[in-house]
Amino acid sequence: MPILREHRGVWVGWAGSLEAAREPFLHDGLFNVPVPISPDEVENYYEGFSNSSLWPLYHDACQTPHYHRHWWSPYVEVNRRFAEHAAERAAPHARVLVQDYHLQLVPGMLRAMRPDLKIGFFLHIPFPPVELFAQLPWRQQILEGLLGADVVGFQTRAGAQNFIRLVNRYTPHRGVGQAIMVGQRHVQAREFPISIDIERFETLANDPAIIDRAQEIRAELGEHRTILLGVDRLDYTKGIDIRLRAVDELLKCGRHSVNDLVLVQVCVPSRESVDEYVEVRNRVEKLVGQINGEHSEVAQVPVHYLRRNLPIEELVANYIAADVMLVTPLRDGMNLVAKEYIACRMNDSGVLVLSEFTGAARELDRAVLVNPHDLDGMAHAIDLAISMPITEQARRIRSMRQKIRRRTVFDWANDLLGAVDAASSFSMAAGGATRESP
Ligand code: GDG
Repeated sequence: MPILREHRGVWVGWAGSLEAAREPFLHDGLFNVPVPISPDEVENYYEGFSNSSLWPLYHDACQTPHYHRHWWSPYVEVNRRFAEHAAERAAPHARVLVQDYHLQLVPGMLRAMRPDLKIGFFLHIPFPPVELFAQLPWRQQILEGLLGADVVGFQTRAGAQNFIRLVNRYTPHRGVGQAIMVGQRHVQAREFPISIDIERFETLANDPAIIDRAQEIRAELGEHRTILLGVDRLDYTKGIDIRLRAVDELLKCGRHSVNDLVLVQVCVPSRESVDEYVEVRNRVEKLVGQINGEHSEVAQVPVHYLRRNLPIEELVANYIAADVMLVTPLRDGMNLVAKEYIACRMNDSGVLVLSEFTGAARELDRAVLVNPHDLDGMAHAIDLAISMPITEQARRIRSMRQKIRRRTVFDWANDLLGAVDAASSFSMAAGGATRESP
């Protein structure tokens, strides 16, 4: 948002509910254009195609993706509506950045409506390997939709490579290296790993009121106990259940007890009308109940489960209070929570236990990396994190903080927008479509 504000941009987005504003409005210095989505479309476009076909498929099919023909045309319809709103609002030769899996047809549609625009696309979630994406009955349409952009951005190089392989296999276009020729146009497909506004988190972590709150949390949980923390949307991709089972293992085998260890698990409610999300909530809540039933003492419980969205100050206080941060998704595009935890460790203590299958694992390679499918391995990694010497913690935190500082979210935006400018001027120089020469 600050980046868009700085460029005096317009945000085109779903208002989120039927009661929400229908007319464009100014909020916090940003011009917002709401796109309406009907209840039927919420069911078929959003909960259906976006979150029951694409979301699981793109996350390694860690839940079975469902494909229904009656979900596809609402996806096309809503994408067209977004493209129309953007086409109507964009200034001549403006840059348009289309974001995420809900809108993969927009780049192609927008290019057809407004060939003068420079179009970037960024996918926040993983882009799957050929063998998985090939399942999608509408695979060619999605690929062609994305190829309407000048730059197609991914979180990781692997995602970009998967995309280029798929383009070569399922479209008539040819990709070599990071470049794909689409008629006269050069489309660039490469990684732009997203990051955080590190200064914002450092400022929050230095705020005396938030530091006091962190001390209060420590005192409430028990000064002598090691505090483990998990912060996730309540999503089956986040590996919350296996993390709970790993903590259970550590308590069961006698390595630790409720007197020396506590897990605070924050779960932000998410997509609660999709069946798989109801199931993961039930699974997590059953496990929390079992673990607490088995290992609690009258005055102490091993797992504090907070199913709500915390105010940012409270979230940061928890980052400061926690000795070990557990980030164990089965697959994740990047995972910003991991970066935020590192940013908030102002005294250089703390250990991050991080799944190998997150985009963040590329940069945060001094975390204790785990395979989230390996229960014993995860229990062992958490144990290792708990007993890591303070000097080693500091070495690792400092190294990871430096990496985050070197590439913030502002660098991400500048790189992406810079690549869009470069790619579109290259295509025009090579005789690509413009409004004057369609
Ligand atoms: C998608 C991709 C990719 C969480 N709990 C609270 C809270 N949060 C904030 C965190 C963080 C954000 O939500 C979560 O971001 P993640 O990256 O961890 O995960 P997704 O929501 O799945 O995001 C992911 C990301 O897009 C960006 O490209 O990294 O791979 O799946 O910023 O701080 N914020 C507050 N209270 C909470 O309780 N205030």
